[in-house]
Amino acid sequence: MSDTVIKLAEQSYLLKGVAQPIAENLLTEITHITGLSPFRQMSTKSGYYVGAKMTNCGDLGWVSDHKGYRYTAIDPLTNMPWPSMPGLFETLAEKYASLVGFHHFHPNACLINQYVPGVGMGLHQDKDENDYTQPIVSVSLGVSAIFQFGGNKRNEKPNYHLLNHGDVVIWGGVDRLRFHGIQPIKLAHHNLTGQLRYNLTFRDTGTIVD
Ligand code: MD3
Ligand code: FE
Repeated sequence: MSDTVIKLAEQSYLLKGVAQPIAENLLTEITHITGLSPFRQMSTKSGYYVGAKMTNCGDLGWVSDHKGYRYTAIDPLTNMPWPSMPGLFETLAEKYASLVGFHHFHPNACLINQYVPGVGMGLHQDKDENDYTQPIVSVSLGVSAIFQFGGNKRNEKPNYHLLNHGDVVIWGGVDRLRFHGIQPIKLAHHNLTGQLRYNLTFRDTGTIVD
C-alpha cells in the first residue's frame, strides 16, 4: 500500500487525498443528485435540527424526523425513490474498501452531508444499519474539517484527525461502532466548493429492497 494510507485504529484507514483526481466529477454528481433530491435540514425525534444538510442516493436513504432515525426507499421530500447511486460513487467506495481488506462491499446507500461554516456533527455512533460486519466508506470534499474519533463508549478520550478535500476513510470490523463526530467547520474557502464541506458516507444497510 502507498504512503498515503494512515491506520487510525485496528480496522480504520485514512487514505490521504486519493479522491482528489475525481473530486470535480464527484461534485458534478452531487449537483445532479441534489437537483432531484435537494439538501434539507433533518430533525430528530426531540425536535432538534441535525446540523448538516443532508440528502441521499442509492436504494435506501437515511432520514431523521419526529419518528426517529431510519432508512427509507422513498425520499419523504419528493415522494420519489432516492436518485440512483452513480457508478463513479460505487466504484470508488468498493475500490478503497477492498484495498484495505473489505472485499465484497456493495453499498446500497450513500448519505451526503453538506456543512456550512460553524456547523459540525456531535459525537455519535452509526448503528441504524442491520449489518455491522460491513464497513462504512467516507469521502471528504471541499473545506477541511477536524474529525473526532472516539472509542466504543461515549466517555472514551477521542483522537482528532484533519480531513481534507479528497480524503477517503474506511471504518469497519471492531471499529464499526466507534463514537465519532465533526468539529464545527471553520470559515474557509475552497476553490471547488466555496465555504462548504461535503461528506459522502457509503453504507451497506444489510436490508433487502424490492
Ligand atoms: C467511524 N459523517 O454521516 S464521516 C455520518 O464527515 C458521519 O460528515 C461525518 O459521521 C462527516 O454519520 C463523518 C466518518 C465516519 C462515518 C461513519 C463512521 C466515521 C465513522 C462509523 C464508524 C466509525
Ligand atoms: Fe456517523
